[in-house]
Amino acid sequence: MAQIKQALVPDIGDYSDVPVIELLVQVGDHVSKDQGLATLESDKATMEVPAPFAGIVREIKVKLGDTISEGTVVAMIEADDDVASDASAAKAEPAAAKAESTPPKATETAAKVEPAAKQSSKAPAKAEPATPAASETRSPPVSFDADSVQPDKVPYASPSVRVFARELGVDLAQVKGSERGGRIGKADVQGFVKAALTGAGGAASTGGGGLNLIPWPKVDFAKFGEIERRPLSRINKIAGANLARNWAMIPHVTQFDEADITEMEAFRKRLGEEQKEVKVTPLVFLIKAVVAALQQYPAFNASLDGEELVLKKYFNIGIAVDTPDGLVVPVIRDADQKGLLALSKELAEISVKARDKKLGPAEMSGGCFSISSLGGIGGTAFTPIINAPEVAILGVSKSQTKPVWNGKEFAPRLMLPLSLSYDHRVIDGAAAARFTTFLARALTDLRRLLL
Ligand code: CAO
Repeated sequence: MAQIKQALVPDIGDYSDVPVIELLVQVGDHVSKDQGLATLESDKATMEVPAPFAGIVREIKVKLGDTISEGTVVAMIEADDDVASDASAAKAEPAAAKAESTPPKATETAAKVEPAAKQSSKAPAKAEPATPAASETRSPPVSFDADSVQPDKVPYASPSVRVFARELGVDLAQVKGSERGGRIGKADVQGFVKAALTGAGGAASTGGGGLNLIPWPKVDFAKFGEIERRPLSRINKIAGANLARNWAMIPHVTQFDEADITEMEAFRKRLGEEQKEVKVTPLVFLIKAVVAALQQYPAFNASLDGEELVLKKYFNIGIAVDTPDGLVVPVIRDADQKGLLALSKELAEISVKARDKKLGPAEMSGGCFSISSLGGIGGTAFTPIINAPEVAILGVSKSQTKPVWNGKEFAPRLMLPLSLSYDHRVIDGAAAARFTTFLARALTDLRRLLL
């Protein structure tokens, strides 16, 4: 009779607490032995956890963003009858039988986890009874790029190829795979980039290629003085690829404005004195005002999808958080349903989580509109880059007391600089000016948020 057994993370060398960046199977999938169950990505390598035996996935025990080590149970698999009952198969695969309780060692598992880059080029140590149907109809993996999670449309490529594509900012959905079963190889990604740079082939259809750019300057910096080379962090690489794509593909315009927040600040200070439970910063007032503005101007709470605009009826606000490893954008969900204190508490929690690298992909997805606040640091204005597929982002700089003409005299008022970048394909200049005007008025007189 078929047995349900544990599929464990095998020996992964010196690695431990490695984040799960992809789940390659779903409950109900049939997997063949050594088929990838999940992809792990450390700072140095990407690796797949292989199924120790063939069978049907009955339960997945990890989720995206979990950090796991050797011995962690990844899934419960109902072993194929022939594996469980066929003595010769069982003998051939001792790891399958032992997996239930013992973390397999490299010698016990047929498939020691290898960095994916190596794995793809390595000839299998032992001939597998090829089951093309199983390997070619494998379940689509879930992409790590939180905003592009489309489990039904994820292209078929190895983790190393996916990482490679991500680093180059290539959308694999646009790349045609030339390997067996339509699998996308590194050469396919390289060919795609080459075609994009020369303005040929699929470039035009992606809308992102055909820029006809001259090559990046190659400079021997050491010739001019002492240098030090530092590898980019994983966050730097992922954020950089996204920022470059968004900057290149979205026609950005930035609208500047100022809000008189004198009364708002007085109220915020009172709130701070009345309760010490949470620190209330200007940012939570901005979140509330932004939600009101999104409700008033729905085109800002939208995404472009081909020739359609997707208007969202929920209000999830992304907050850019600066961490030692780079920029991340956790999302506060249903901000319309939360008060200032609840938002302050959540903001404090996500900032700590972001800085401790504890944010899971789910906490960084589903945003409608982002706010990037540099107000605690300084500056008078900046031009934030839109966090695609959102269509606008609000930059906030440091408030300053300024003399403001009130019709009779100059009065000292605390002014907050606002910088709204928007996608000009979706939003025109007049709408953007209306949006920032609305925002400024709401911040000046918070009673407007009740309207
Ligand atoms: N004007 C003046 N002072 C401001 C302000 C503003 N617009 N916004 C915040 N402050 C003050 C706060 O009140 C706080 O003052 P006190 O300590 O005296 O009370 C201080 O600045 C620090 O605030 P904070 O930064 O800790 O908190 P926040 O809620 O404003 O922001 C967070 C939280 C996570 C968004 C922020 O810490 C952060 O990471 N900002 C950087 C975002 C970023 O890098 N954006 C760039 C993206 S493009 O590369």
